[in-house]
Amino acid sequence: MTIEIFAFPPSPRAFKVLVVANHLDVDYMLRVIDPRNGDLQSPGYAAINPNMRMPTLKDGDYIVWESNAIQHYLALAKPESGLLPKDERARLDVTRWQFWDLAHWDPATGAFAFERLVKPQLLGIHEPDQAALAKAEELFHRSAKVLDAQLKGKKFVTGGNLTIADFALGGDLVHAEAAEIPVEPYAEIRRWFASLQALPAWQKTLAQQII
Ligand SMILES: N[C@@H](CCC(=O)N[C@@H](CS)C(=O)NCC(=O)O)C(=O)O
Repeated sequence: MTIEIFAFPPSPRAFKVLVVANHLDVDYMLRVIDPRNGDLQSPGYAAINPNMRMPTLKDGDYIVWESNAIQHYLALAKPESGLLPKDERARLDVTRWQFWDLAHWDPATGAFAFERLVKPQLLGIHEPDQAALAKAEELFHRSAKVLDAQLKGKKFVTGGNLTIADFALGGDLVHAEAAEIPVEPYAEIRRWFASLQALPAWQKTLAQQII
């Protein structure tokens, strides 16, 4: 049975999932869910994801939503990849950074993408909310200091090996330049992010964003 991934590829949350699937060379079918056409609210989509948000993965009768959970599911399917370590504490560390992502990093980075990309490009609103950007700036720098310090002396977020934590956190930066996410002061984050961008799967996933 081919896995189906329902996603709007330009979204960072979609990117997080697609980049893992591409890195693992998973056989999947991309089902484009275009918010501009009301696809998220269609009864068929709401039946598989009651949040009416994307991405969603469907593997036969099994459905999973939440991008970081989908990453987890994909990594479990290919344990030999090491994207999810076998050792329990190492695995918990990966999960911890995925939780941290959802609690702190994703909301901060997502606010820049929402104000500077989603609003003008999808909603036709050309004036960003300056208060929202100021709040995003504060949240971002608080978290970026933590991530930058974590990356010192490490190739990847949890150590020497690439894991889904890197794809979770790195995926949020996919539009860093266009959304003017202020990564400039963080040399470790920039070094680590460049190494993700150099992955063939990263480039393949970027190419999927053109729809
Ligand atoms: N925590 C969820 C967030 C999902 C989410 O908010 N997706 C956005 C696209 S980036 C969406 O579908 N937004 C539609 C809406 O808010 O109505 C995840 O990581 O999957």
